[in-house]
Amino acid sequence: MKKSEFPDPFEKARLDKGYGKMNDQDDPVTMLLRHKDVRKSAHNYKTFQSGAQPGRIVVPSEVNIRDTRQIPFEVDPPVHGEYRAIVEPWFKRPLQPEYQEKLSEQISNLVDEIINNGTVEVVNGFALPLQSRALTLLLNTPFSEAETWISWGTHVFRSEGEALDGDKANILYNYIDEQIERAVKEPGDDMYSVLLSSDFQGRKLTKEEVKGVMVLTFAGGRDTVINAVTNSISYLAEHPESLERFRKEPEIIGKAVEEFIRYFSPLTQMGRVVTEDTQVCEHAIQADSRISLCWASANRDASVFENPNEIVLDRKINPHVGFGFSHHNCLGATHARQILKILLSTLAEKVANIEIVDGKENIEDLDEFERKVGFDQINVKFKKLT
Ligand code: EMZ
Repeated sequence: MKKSEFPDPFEKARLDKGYGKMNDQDDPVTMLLRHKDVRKSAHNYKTFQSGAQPGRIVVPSEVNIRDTRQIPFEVDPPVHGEYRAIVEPWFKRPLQPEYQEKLSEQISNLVDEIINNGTVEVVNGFALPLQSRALTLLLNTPFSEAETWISWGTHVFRSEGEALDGDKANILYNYIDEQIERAVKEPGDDMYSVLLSSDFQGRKLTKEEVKGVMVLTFAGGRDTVINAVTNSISYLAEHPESLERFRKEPEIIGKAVEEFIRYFSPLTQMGRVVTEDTQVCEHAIQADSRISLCWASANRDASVFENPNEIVLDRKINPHVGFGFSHHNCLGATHARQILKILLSTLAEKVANIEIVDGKENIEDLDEFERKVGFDQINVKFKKLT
């Protein structure tokens, strides 16, 4: 199998019954696998809530390593909408030309470094620094902060063996607490300061609320962006004609980004807590149990996507749910899309081809299913376009 092939482990269960089951730390999850059910349930926040105990809607559950509620992610309407309205304009800044110029400069410099260095391990040596440096733009903090974040590794809640790690999580929480205190003392134009001065229901956001937004910003866009970048590079390596195509038809780059997000689905699923006894796919679900919206499965649903297991760079109709769906759709999507668009165009401009030396896949164990979500490591060589 090619390195950039990501099989769909859900197909049979999706067709046969529409759901799958996994146990997660003795808090089982019924995974919804069909595009239609995923979208319908994402809308239904009354029965399928996000505002449960902090950490519980994440799979694997983070209840043991986190007390802070992530905002607006773990809040339901109507309050969700009030928080979202505060943060939305800030997260749309990546649409500004100046923001894109800075991002483009960062990515261009990184690609130049890599071309000159020969072989690079993409996950830690490319995707992680790219993600961390880009985050300095989203937070509007000094570029040098990226070095601290890079030192945390690819996941802020997991240590290398994949297990959720409370000590590691504390590094992030303490860092954010310190940054909030700094911004209280010396307000500036960074994200912490902007949030601290935001009005919410006739008062300012509290430090705990600001922390909730910041934890989400650090955690939600980290391994997801790293997977999207790394997996896209594996595809370009095995399909050198795609770089050529981006050079000739740069107008398809936006579509290609959507297609990579659909195919790779960097976030496999997101949970909800069931508020009343109900049914999904004719299967009874009890109040206070968990379901998940399995984006990765919905994105391969053949009743919606023609040739779902193929990457079609200029796929015309692509209602993927790789950034989630409905009111909780990904807050960082504008930033993520810009990163990927600029990455693809920079690679097309500078790189002739990419050669994979070796790699180790990152397989998620979902009990009934095993899903390839990315790579633990992958060594590649970038050959300069002359
Ligand atoms: C949560 C989640 C958000 C969670 C959109 O996803 O991302 C996960 O990687 C984090 O561990 O805490 O932020």
